[in-house]
Amino acid sequence: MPSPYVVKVVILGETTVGKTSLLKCFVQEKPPPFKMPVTIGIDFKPKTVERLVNGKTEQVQAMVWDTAGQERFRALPPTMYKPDPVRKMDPVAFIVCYDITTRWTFDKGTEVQSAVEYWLDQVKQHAASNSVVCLVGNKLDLAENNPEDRAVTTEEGAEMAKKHGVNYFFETSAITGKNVEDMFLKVLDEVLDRIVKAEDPEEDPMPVIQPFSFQLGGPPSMEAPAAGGCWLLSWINGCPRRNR
Ligand SMILES: Nc1nc2c(ncn2[C@@H]2O[C@H](COP(=O)(O)OP(=O)(O)OP(=O)(O)O)[C@@H](O)[C@H]2O)c(=O)[nH]1
Ligand SMILES: [Mg+2]
Repeated sequence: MPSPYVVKVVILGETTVGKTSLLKCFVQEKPPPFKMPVTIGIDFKPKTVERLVNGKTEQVQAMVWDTAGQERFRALPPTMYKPDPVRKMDPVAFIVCYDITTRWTFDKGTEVQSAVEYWLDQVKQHAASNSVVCLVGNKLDLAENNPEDRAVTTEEGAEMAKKHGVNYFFETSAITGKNVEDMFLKVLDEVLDRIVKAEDPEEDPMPVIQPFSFQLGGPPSMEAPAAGGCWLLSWINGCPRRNR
């Protein structure tokens, strides 16, 4: 029987930040090979995970979309930001990545919009208001091996996440796998939670579909990392939802 829960996850970010590696690390559950071909166009991989949904263990299918970060592939088709047509009210999850050892993948300077802000802005422009957004600083292993390799501090990443009201912020390594599964599962659980709430007749439906805005129920709380630079911005309240 097909899974009743299908979650679309789209990975965005500049070239070489490790989008394909993160996908492979999560889907194949092992570190990807060190030499990874540059992504051309768009690709996706499914992965079924067991999650607790509304108190019941369910097989949830994550459909993870990998995009190309090279400048010439930047204009993604608008459908990429939208849910599957059959599940058109379901939230979509966006994982916006940068490389913590390569400054330009995070911040291109003050005169132009930073790399990360470009992608967050694309999500804001094209995605639905109930989207779940996660900011990810990847290549944590390099910074852990040699702190001098770090070009973006954890605090700067957390500040960027806070500034744009994104739901979660993680630092990951697609090579060691550190925080990768946690990050994907956190994002999936948030989407599932919103699906369940939207289906609950007790919950107030939101009649008006609003343009995407990172609305906060209040300032996100920043919890110190449990281990190794993974910060979590929790924002569960205040997300505009739609009636299904
Ligand atoms: N040390 C380290 N290297 C990584 C990590 N993630 C990716 N890489 C390496 O970075 C390079 C680029 O990784 P990709 O996954 O192809 O990057 P991408 O974001 O998919 O790049 P595009 O397809 O061009 O958009 C590869 O050589 C990877 O092995 C990581 O967490 N740590
Ligand atoms: Mg790629």
